[in-house]
Amino acid sequence: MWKVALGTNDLVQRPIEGYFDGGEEELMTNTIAESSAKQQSLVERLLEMCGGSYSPETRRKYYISGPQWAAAYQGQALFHAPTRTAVSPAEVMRHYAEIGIGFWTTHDTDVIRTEDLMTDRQTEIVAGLNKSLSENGLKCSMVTCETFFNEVWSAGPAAESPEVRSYGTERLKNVVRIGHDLGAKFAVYWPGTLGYLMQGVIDETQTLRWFAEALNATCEEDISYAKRRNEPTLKHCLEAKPFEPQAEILLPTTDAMIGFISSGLLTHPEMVGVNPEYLHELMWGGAPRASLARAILAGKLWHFDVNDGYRLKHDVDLPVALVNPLDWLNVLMLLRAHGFEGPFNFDYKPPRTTSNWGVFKVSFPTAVDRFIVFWEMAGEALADPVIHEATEALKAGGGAGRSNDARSIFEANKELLTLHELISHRLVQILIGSHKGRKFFGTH
Ligand code: GLO
Ligand code: MG
Ligand code: MG
Repeated sequence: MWKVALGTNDLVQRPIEGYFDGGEEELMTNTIAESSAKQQSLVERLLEMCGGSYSPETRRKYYISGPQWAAAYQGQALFHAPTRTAVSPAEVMRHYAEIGIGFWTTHDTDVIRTEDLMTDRQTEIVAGLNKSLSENGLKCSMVTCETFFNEVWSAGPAAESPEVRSYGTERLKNVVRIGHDLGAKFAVYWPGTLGYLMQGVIDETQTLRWFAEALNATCEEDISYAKRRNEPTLKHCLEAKPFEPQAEILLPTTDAMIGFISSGLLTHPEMVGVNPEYLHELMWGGAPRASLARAILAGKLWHFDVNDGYRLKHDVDLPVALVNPLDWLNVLMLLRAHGFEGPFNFDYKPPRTTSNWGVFKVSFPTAVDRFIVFWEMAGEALADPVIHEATEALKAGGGAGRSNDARSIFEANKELLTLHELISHRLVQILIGSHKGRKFFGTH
């Protein structure tokens, strides 16, 4: 998917064959270069006009991770050709370091070709990655296994064929070892192909048992590899998505994942938590904040994929808070109130209209800065005197005393309940800055 490599020239509009001679073609390429430079300085000037940005040092204070696959995403999709060229891991790391994104995450196959996995070549590549990480002052926080793109997963990672399943298990175990070798603390699994296109073909209960067996073997591998290295085991996090790429998914929501963890099928449920993704919860029509709350109560919220998009639509993976800013404020209030401070994994796709240059100049810095602004704003909202007093008053109740009379209880609370709308109004005020005196002028 992210591997389609294009030569730079493919992205430059080519003149119609035979229309220009060579000299004119060169002229045209120069003209394009000149106008690209002008366009970049326009983008830079307008970005400047958007106000200041946080310094890399400030950005690094947050537990924000940048995925290899997000930065290297070339803009392609089912009906979309790529619009950007490939970006190597070393280059991604260099840009993240410059921006102030302190952590890097990767799939096994983002950095190692499938045929090189579990070979000496893997060892060399991992050594090279460690070198680039330390040269850039970055840490790898999470590794994840690609079990959705390669043709071997056409019937899923827990397919009927024992060869597919044992290959799947080896791949998961290998990711755990790569994780330790890169210094990661988390492993994430998004079993996007654990499902089907046509109903009635597989026995779902059997498939889930097989999936659990693979995870059990992975945890065992972690325990012994960690012991050998005298390190703690990784935190293994399951990520759900309700559809795409399969039509039907066996574990479509974070709640389903939490149920699976406590189903009795896992031999080490204490090693397994969840990595909810904001948009994945919206995709099934849920409230991400409520999904996160349930994960917090289950003690399983260990990792969080940050992005944005629309309800009941496909996985557009837009940059954080560009679609649902108020909901993002609310989500971060919940997380701050319950002490969740990351990792926040920026699992989004820079829009395909953004250029290679724009990915690191505009997309990542603005996404990180928006996130920080929302995080700080969430802290402000939690400490806001209006919200605080209103919330406390609601919790104290109207003082009807003990009574079995529904009517009188309602009457005693009804003026207080107006505070729900007032709190909601206050949150919007905080979002748009009108609590600090922001007003609209010119309309009377
Ligand atoms: C796709 C998922 C994907 C996962 C990644 C980590 O929709 O969000 O990006 O987060 O594979 O497991
Ligand atoms: Mg994700
Ligand atoms: Mg997604």
